[in-house]
Amino acid sequence: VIVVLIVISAVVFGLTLKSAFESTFLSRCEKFDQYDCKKVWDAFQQAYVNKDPCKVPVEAYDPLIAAAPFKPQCNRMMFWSKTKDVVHGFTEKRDCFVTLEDTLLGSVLDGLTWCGKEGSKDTNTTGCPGWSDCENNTVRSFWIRASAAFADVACGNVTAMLNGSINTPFNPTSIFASVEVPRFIASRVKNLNVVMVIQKNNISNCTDPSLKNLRQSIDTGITFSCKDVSESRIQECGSKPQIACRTCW
Ligand code: C8R
Repeated sequence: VIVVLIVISAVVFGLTLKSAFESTFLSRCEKFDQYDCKKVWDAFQQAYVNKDPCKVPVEAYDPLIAAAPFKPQCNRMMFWSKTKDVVHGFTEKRDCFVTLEDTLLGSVLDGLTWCGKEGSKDTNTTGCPGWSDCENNTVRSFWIRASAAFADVACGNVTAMLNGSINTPFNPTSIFASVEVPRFIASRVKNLNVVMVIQKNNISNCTDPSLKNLRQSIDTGITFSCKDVSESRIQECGSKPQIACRTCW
């Protein structure tokens, strides 16, 4: 009886050891076929566990990227800056574009906060440094590394949704400007097509000076275009499957 009790309590203890964070990670991961989620989880954890959460460099996630590499989806890749809700509101309904959140790593970690601690093997979800509290923080380094890997496989026609309701739609400090655009290379990427999301109270559009910087910073050989598109048109296209993807805007 004692042995049975020990076994049962060991099993129960073992089960409770899997944190809510790990469960979320694994259940989101398991929606994707062809990946060994336990392996992906182990590769993820090694990036930050037992480390000062302000001392996790971008390269710490290299083994994770290697465990769940991005596949190029030419002509369908969608990038964005300060337009997350509009973009995902659209991509959730229509299968026109692929964002980082449609890939295993992006979807598994979207909206989550995590960090480790020196001398501990735990994953914490509270008390982690904020985005700009320190440069090499756990979460920020992940998004930079994942965005770089996603941009590295960009090919053909690439789309980016920028926000016409802010002062600087193409902001040099954004991940889009600092990490992704520099990785678009002319031998892979043909065009960069910006969709400027225009809301009723917009303060900028495709004529904004920051877009000139974008045009000038892209690799020579990549053609550039920008189109002002109302948010309502994007939503309309999202809700009407009879509108072909290429005629959305
Ligand atoms: N990308 C970056 N950040 C991402 C992200 C993603 O796919 N997904 C999430 N949830 N985040 P922003 P940006 C979180 O300032 O800096 C890729 C991160 O916590 O509006 O230009 C994607 O491919 C981060 O703090 O835009 C996209 O093209 C904010 O959202 C750019 O990088 C960053 O949102 C967007 O990065």
